[in-house]
Amino acid sequence: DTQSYQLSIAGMTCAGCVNTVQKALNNAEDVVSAEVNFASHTAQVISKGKVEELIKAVEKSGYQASLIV
Ligand code: 9UX
Repeated sequence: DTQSYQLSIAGMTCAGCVNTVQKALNNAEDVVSAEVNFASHTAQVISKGKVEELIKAVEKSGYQASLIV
């Protein structure tokens, strides 16, 4: 089923980084939508998949992510 995840994103230093992470998440498998907030260093993701896939996608793009529970 579809789940909402809030991630903490580390390593973003500018708005370009935000775009990179947001694109990576939106292109990840099972993702319905992803929005990255630079000020709070968080991402709000709606996904039909597992959070591990989201974290992997962020890491592949050069940043770090952890689930906020
Ligand atoms: Mo901006 Mo972020 O030039 O790596 S994209 S620092």
